[in-house]
Order: sequence, then C-alpha cells, then structure tokens
Amino acid sequence: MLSLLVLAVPLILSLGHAAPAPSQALERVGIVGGQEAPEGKWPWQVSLRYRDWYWTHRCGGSLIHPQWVLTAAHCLGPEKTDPADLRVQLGKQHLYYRDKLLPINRIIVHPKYYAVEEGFDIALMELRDPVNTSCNIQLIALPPASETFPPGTPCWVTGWGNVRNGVRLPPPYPLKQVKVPIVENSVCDAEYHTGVYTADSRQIVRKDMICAGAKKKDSCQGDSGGPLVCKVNGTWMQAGVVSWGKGCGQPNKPGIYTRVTYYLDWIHQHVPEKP
Ligand code: 4AZ
Repeated sequence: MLSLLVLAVPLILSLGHAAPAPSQALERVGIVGGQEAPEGKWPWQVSLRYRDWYWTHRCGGSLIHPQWVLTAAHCLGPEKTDPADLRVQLGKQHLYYRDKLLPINRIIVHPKYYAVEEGFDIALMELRDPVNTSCNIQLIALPPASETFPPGTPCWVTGWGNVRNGVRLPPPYPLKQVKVPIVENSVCDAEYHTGVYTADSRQIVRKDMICAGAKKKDSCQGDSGGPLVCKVNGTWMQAGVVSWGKGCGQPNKPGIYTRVTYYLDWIHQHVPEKP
C-alpha cells in the first residue's frame, strides 16, 4: 500500500501540469532534446532527494568517490540544509521506482557561494556509508587540472530535469541524456551580452564556468547539480556541474556549468584522492 502511494504521489502531482500539445508530445521525454538514457550508461548519476511530504527529486549529482557526491551549491544553500532532510538515490534509471535512498552524513557548500551568477556553485555531500560499486554504480573521474575541454570535445549532460522551461519530465521519469557542444568561454560570454544583458559590459561567464549547449540541446531546472561529462582519450571525465543559464534550450544561450578543473584543490581538501 505504501509503495502504491509512493508511486501514485508523483503521478498525481504530474497531472497538475498541462498536457502537452500533440506537436510537442515527442519532445516531452526529458532534459531539453536528447533521448532516454540506455540503462546503466551513466552509472555515476545521482538523484538528490529532499524531504517534503515525500522524498522529492530536487537536483542531480555525481558519485566521485565511494562516499562522496558532487553537486551544485544552489541545490543546498546558501541557507543551511539539514543533512537529515536529504537522501540520495544511486544506480537507477527511473525516479521513484524501487527507491533505496541513502542517508547523508555531511554537506559542504563552497564557502564563497551566494548566487549562481557569481560562481562558486559547487558542493559536496558525504554519504553515511561508502557504497559498493557495481554494474550500475560507478565513479566518474575528475579531470586533470590542465584539461580545458575545447569546443569539439564530445560531452553529454544527463538528468531528470524539465524537458523545457517550466515543463516537468512526465512519468515514468526516465533518466535523460543529451549530447551538448562545448561553447568557448569568450563566445558564450558574448552570447550572454546580447538581448536582455546588452547594457552590461562586465563578464557574465566567469573563469570558473564552462558553457555547453545549443538550440533544443540543454539542461534545465531539476538537472542542476548533475554532471556534464566528456570523453577524453577514451576516458569519461566530469567537466562541469549543471548550474544556470537563460531559460533552457534557447538559441545562443548555452547552459552554464561550474568548471570542475577550477575546484580540484577545493574538492581534494575534503575528498581523499584514492578511495
Ligand atoms: C535551473 O534553473 C537551470 N539551461 C538549470 C540549467 C539551466 C538553466 C536553469 C541551463 O536550475
């Protein structure tokens, strides 16, 4: 009965959203654009759950060590979040299906974080118990400090976030993936200075950010904290953490990610190098 309720609650909630117009129905399968992820393809993907009246998906995250999850600061702060109000789900394709939620020991939000546009949008969560890696649960490698992820690098973003601005992923909530082109920081910054930001000459895309995405290929609300991963010399590594952007999937407004290489020292202050 309880499991029925757990399944029914998100279903009922999703009924509150408008049904898609027929022409949009095909697009309503995930992150913006892309497709449903093959099972087990992204074994480091985490769903971060928050205690409302059930354990609701709030953000993505990634497993970087058997006991540590990397996510975005804006998922957890700047107001303090009690670790007792959080759980994580690992190794799952569908949200809310046979949940095995893991408790969190400790939350570490970057001490300089206060708003996504100002950077420092990065945080760590320590799991109460280290997990055993398996087929469906694996670590994502952090990049070497010298890796810049130039345009042309094959990169993907994954998550259970909105399928476009304000439109939630519908049941049965499959994990989604989309291949996103890296956009060089100066190009991305110039794109963000057109339109609503025209009058402003200050840098929008900072050194600790990396841009990726194109029209209808993007991350969106609910993907935040999740990983942007790239394949470099045959190895998957995490280039970014989903952070912010102007809308979702708009032309010339790539998604903006926290640049992981910029925070390697900070991560290693808290997370042991070797598991
Ligand atoms: C958000 O609000 C958000 N298109 C996440 C990602 C992007 C925009 C907004 C990138 O969490």
